[in-house]
Amino acid sequence: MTQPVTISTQDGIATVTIDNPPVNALSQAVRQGLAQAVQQTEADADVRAVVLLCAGRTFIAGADVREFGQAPQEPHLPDVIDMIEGASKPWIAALHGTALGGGLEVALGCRFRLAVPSARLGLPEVNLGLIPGAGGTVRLPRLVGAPAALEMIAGGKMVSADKALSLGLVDRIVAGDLTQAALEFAKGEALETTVEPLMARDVAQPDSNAWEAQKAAIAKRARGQNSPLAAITALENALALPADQALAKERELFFQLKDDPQSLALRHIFFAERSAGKMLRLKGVKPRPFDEIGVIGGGTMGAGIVAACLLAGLRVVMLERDDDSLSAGQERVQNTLAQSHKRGLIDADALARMQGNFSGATDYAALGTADLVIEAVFEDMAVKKDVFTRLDAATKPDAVLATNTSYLDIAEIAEAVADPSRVLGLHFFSPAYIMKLLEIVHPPKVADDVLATGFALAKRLGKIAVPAGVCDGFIGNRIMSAYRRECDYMLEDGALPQDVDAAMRNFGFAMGIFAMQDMAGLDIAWAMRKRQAATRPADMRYVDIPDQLCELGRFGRKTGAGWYDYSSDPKGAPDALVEGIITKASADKGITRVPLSADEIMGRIIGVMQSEGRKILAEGIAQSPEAIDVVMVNGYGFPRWRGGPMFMAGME
Ligand code: 3H9
Repeated sequence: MTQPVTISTQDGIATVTIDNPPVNALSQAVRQGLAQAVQQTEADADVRAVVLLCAGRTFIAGADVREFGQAPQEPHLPDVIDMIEGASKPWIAALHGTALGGGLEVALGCRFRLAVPSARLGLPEVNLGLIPGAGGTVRLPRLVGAPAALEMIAGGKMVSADKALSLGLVDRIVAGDLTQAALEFAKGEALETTVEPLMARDVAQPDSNAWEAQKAAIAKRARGQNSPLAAITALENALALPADQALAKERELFFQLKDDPQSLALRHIFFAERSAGKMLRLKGVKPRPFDEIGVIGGGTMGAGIVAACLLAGLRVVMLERDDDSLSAGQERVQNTLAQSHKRGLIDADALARMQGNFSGATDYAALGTADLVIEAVFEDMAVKKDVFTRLDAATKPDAVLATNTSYLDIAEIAEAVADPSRVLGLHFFSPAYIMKLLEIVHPPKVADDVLATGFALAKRLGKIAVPAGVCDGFIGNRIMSAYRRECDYMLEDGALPQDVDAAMRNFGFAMGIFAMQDMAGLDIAWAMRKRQAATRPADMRYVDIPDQLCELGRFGRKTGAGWYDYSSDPKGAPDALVEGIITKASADKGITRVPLSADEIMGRIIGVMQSEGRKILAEGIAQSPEAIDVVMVNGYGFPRWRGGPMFMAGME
């Protein structure tokens, strides 16, 4: 095996290069190589300074998270960083790509840090249920101050090179060749300037009121998560204790968190998100090109998909049935782009480019040059089939045709096209330009390169793609229907909507199922239930409470009332009328109502998610339990730090 760390020396400057694809993670071999590099450069009298850089697409992206399941192996990262910081010759970190976690901690052990303009820096350990474990919580506040350090460590977000410069986290941004600039810096400024190692510096005490407010805001945001709270403790230690003691405490906290179920769950979902989208059958399959996208429908979903594509730099034609609908759809898209500009996500040039890439039409002929068309029209089989028949006539014979249906049979829709192998499902979540999840639904006849195009589009849009087979609701909506049914049963058994919603929020969902239905509107599901009434098995338990609400015109927030009453409280207040309907429903069925505890409620919800998940796996609808977890976490508000229902099943 080639060495992941190599050294070359020229003109008194040693260049230490880490080459450990894909992201230069700090595996045992890399740590070993770095420790040897310190020894070798210290022993070489010709070496006056050391440049540390990485080959490939990025600087070190952190510790090798795959090693966390094993006993730690020497040399340990804090010791390696200690050696770098204690070296008699200055080390200069040359950053490109992402300098993250242990990678940034290595850079903090160096005397100087240079970065290319596109570099991003961060301590994202909190996203894995951890805190930095190699000095980050002690060195960073000594460099940028405790408030900025706490923000970075507890928030886990990356900062740009510009921001890093303004914080003092990097010494210089270098345009042009990074290696060359770092070598020149090493020969000049690095030798002329004496700076103290960070561990030897004092840390400034922050303004106490602002500090308390910052900590309180972070604790509130944590909502049940342990690692942001541990970050606060670590920063408090950094302020109160000598550096070496704070470092020892940081290490203790890091090890505690590493074994915490929350960290196991977050690491599970991190890797699940990266594996869920891989399909064996697509290995080596080339996607079709997709420069021009057509989107049919300018409603909330269609406009959201258009915006997502434009923001990713694609050309898009929106098709609507008439001029009025088209201009309404176009306005939705323009508003989204304008918002992105206002929030600083895109600059004026990018906005103008995206607007230039956007056109609208009411005639299918406008889709004649599109490479990929996504249909997002009304959820009705006849309407969808009509759209696909028209698409068959209007599009290039090799154009990929996608439906955004949430539950209809895509195999049946595909039969409206002469060549059904070019049809697949792309199930976006609303708002489509924000939500990360994309279910890629593969009907039996879909061609491999068509499917591969779906995944390539997901990548281009920055989405997490999960393949799903055809069934009613695919992965996510099918599980949601199952557990929503269970929640309706619980209403008849003794719970009230506010009990179920409180239990779900307490578990970590941002919102309970009944509040969510009020937000989405109760009428669509009502219409679906009416359509399904004829085929519903006669022996199936059926709860008609939501139907009764709809019959009263209570469709949720948009009508001022649904499961909750919004007339006096915009957040929704429990309603005696609803309680009356529920208790009567129990009585009518002869059910003695027994109050349910939060644990019982969550036990039933998670139990149903898991049993439906097992069915989905057995039927081959989902490829793996991980895929189900990724869907539930990214599309249905399942708390990330619990890892997903299938992960929880494995932990029992
Ligand atoms: C830490 O550092 C603790 C220390 O404080 C203390 C230690 C004592 N380890 O995401 P991608 C793999 S905790 C192992 O698709 P991108 C990933 O699984 C760590 N593997 O690429 C994938 O593998 P595969 C703190 C890792 O360009 C491949 O690399 N650091 C690691 O979209 C490509 O990844 C973090 O939390 C890792 N650390 O994004 C950073 N990172 O090809 C986590 C990635 O087999 N990483 N892999 O599926 C990231 O945020 C993104 O991967 C990154 C690249 C932005 C770097």
